[in-house]
Amino acid sequence: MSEAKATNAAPSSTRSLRVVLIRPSKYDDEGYVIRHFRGILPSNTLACLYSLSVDVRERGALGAGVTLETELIDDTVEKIPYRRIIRSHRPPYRRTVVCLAGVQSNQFPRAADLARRFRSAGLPVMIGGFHVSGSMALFPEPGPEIRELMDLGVAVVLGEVEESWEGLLRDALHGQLRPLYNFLEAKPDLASQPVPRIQPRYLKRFISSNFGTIDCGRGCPFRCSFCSIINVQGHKMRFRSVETVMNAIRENYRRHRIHYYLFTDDNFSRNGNWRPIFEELARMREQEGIPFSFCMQVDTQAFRIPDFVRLAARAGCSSVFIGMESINPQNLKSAGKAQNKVEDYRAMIAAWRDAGIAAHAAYIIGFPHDTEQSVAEDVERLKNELQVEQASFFMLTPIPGSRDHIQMVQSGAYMDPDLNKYDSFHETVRHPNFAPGRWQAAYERAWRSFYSFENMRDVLMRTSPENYWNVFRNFIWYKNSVVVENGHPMIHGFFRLKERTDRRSGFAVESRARHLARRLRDWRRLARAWLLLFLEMEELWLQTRKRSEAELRVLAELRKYREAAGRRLRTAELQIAYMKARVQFPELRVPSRLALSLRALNLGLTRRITDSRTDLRRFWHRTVRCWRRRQIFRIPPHKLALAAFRDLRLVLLFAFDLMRARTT
Ligand code: B12
Repeated sequence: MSEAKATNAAPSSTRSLRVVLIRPSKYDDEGYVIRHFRGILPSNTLACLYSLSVDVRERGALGAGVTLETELIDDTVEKIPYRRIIRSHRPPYRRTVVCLAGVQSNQFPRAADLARRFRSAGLPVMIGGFHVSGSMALFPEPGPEIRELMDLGVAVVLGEVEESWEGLLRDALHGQLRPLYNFLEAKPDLASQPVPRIQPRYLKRFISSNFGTIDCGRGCPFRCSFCSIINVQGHKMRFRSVETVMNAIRENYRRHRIHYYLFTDDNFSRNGNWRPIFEELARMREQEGIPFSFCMQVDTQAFRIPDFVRLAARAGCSSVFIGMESINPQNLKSAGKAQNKVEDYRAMIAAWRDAGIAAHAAYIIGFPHDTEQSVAEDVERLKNELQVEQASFFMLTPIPGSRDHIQMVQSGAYMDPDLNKYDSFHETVRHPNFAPGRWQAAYERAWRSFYSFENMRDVLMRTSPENYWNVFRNFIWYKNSVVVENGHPMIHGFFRLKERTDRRSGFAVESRARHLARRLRDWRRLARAWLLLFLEMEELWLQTRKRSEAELRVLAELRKYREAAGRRLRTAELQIAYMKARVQFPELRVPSRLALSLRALNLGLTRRITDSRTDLRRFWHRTVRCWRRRQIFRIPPHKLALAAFRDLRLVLLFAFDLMRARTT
């Protein structure tokens, strides 16, 4: 009996349905799953489908006595428990359906491997998301890769499922899944749909467990040729109601202390409810004291919408991801992005910065008028002239579902057949202005240039004290992805894992010994890269950190003491200086005597190195040189001890500041 028939053969006596929602990751170039010990961005699609399942269960919509359980698995941060999932499928009474969620084109090869594995064990499988939806929004027939899954008995679901999830689960329960469901024309009205529900257990796998996602609306009115959103979610904007959004945000704060969000709307400024949402958020912050903040995506004209920037700041917006794409007007014209006016960019960034909101430019490399030189010049302009706080670079990719893709198919132009590369950091087409490999090189140089020490320092010096740690943390995240993981920040998290046996089909599984040797090489490289990254970020902090008023006061007091005494200060005197500064700020909590002594001592000892670690770095270089030349006698032991002590203390101070910022 074929697998496809097997899924359709179950009697309707099934009493229990287990829905396993899996967000597939993607493979690296060596065929290993890109998975991290800790991720950065939790999946909104998982949260969305989870809330739909909970809603079906709470309404008892599958019928009396039918139990429905839902499990969330994120392949980017956790191992897939294949055996457990397969064992849980016990037809005819207990059925498990595997749902491959939010599958983008670059995740499709991984999703297809998962689908094959579960189908060969007889489990029903459904797949949805932008690859299948985008591809079939523009082509009447499924492509060969989609057809292959359908032939295996996988149910392919196109479009959004808010209004059809219940029906799909019912089909799964009764073993009646069809090969294809097309909801592309039936776009759901989002106003009263369940809002993405966050599972705290899932968030624990991410760097920050107080970080949530929510899509307050869908669709985009513009017509950019590289984008697939418009062809799947449409031009007409649809929004969730203000009430449901606010209830979810309040509930998440009350129950799970989630107070930082990524609004995943493609363009929040075109969400018809932006004003009441901002006003409600501002009220929540100001009257209920909830320390809410968020990041959103907007277009380049958003700053012109009356009150938009001002209210966004009051509502707690800390950064905006702006679809700037290019600073060459010819490129923008070729991409159909007529709404972007390069001459407005400076005023736009200034408007956001003046409101205390960091501007994050989305920048595409590889438009028709780009050359190696023009890309380098554009990045310099982004840094020095436009002075954006952050930038994300992408290589132009003909994403299935976009106009670019269909045009390339129709013209018969070369496109890399490996979908795993459609992640915006691989060359997938040939560019006439770049020799082979040079496009990739220009792209990588753009990252390194923007996230150079000098530019990060300049940005942090300009950043407001309130936004300092937001920007700083983003620098750690981005720099880690670019220099440690050699990848894209939107894919990479922290501490890469490589599962030996879970390798892409077509790649051989290595022996334990070979894999261990590979991992040892990786760890050696990683350890060095992390050390350098840590030292760079520590130096950045030393050179740019915003001192509190109390600290500035203490330093001023210390200067007075030192001038008057003309000698080294004793701890007791430092304590007095610290105490005096504290008296001026009665609102600050006065620490215990012990803490006071430690802090005073600390300030005393840091006075020579508070602005840089350069002297320490020089000392360690000299020491290493002496060591290598076997001139150990030239290293004074007391200096060695002092340098080690100072470095250790700096590490602790930096880590402490970072941790404190993480939890505020
Ligand atoms: C937020 C977002 C991200 C986040 C993801 C994390 C998060 N917080 O969720 C980040 C920033 C990490 C990201 C990264 C990237 N993204 Co992105 N991202 C988005 C964005 C803006 C919103 C996603 C979202 O939450 N949508 C709302 C959810 C609910 O919609 P949905 O995923 O489509 O799910 C619905 C249906 O598809 C369906 N469905 C989905 N799965 C399943 C499964 C089953 C079984 C069923 C029945 C139904 C079903 O039901 C859902 C509810 O209706 C989308 C655009 C968009 N509007 O969706 C782009 C988008 C998905 N990203 C895209 C791309 C290209 C990328 C990147 C490659 C690079 C880039 N250019 O940013 C990276 C790669 C990431 C990776 N490999 O993981 C493309 C994908 C196109 C494609 N064909 O592959 C999109 C469509 C944007 C575009 N420009 O075209 N992204």
